[in-house]
Amino acid sequence: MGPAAYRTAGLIDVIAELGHTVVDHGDIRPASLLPLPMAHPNPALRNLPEIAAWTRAIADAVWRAGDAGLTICLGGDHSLSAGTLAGRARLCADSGRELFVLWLDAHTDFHTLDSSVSGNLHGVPLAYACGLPGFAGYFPDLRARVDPANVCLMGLRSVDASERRAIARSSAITHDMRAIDEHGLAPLLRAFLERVADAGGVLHVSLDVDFLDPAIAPAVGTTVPGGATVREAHLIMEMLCDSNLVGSLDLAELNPFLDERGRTATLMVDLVASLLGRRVLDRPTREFT
Ligand code: HAR
Ligand code: MN
Ligand code: MN
Ligand code: MN
Repeated sequence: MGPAAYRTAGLIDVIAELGHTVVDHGDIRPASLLPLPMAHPNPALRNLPEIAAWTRAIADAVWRAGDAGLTICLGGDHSLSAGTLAGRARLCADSGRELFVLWLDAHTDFHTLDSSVSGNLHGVPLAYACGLPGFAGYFPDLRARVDPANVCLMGLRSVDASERRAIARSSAITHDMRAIDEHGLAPLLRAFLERVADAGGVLHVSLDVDFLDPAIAPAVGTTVPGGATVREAHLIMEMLCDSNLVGSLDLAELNPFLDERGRTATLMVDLVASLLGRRVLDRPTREFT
């Protein structure tokens, strides 16, 4: 129901009012939802054949959408990003542009199929897209992977022990909430955006609702206290807009059944508006450096 909730909250009109042309490709569905005959040694895994089928369908749709405009993928839980990242990585392999990923989330979503304890596959998409072992034969083969050195995670405050080891071994940049408290978001994000710009890269932004503090964004299944404020989230989006580096965006983990009068959906739509150029006051376009 996530995509429907964003449409109801006015996402398309808001983007159009900012002067952009919007093409709604509708809801993506796999051709077949029939469970595939594959058992995994980890008995906790839930809905594995279904998520694998969705991952393939989403990756294909994102790849077909191309990279001429900005692609926005509406979830659905964060397992959607297994597909969006696979599709974007394939596009970048085709075009020769370097892909970077900004992962805005309370969680790292860096479990493998073997390490997941909860069995919830919204906990694995980043590990899959970065080519960690153990997905072959269960998830679609990656045509191109995301280089973990090009990934920056921000907002972390709930990381399982095995994920903590895996993310530390990877070369991903990790900023937990303490780092944000100590330094502020702006310098951390600016440093990453400078790297993307210097590489001539293109940025994929994956925004999990639980990046935000539950007090302002309660409509998500996995709330964790101590998240980003409204202003911190808008600052990120405004800096991303100024950078002109964003090629694609995921909106993940909205649960409309937990949403009170569309409050969380509306906040997410407002954040998209900031990313796409809405401003409180006109200001001279400033280099983000
Ligand atoms: N790490 C936990 C698990 O694997 C929680 C994962 C929660 N993920 C999301 N998206 N809600 O970030 O179950
Ligand atoms: Mn979820
Ligand atoms: Mn997530
Ligand atoms: Mn999360």
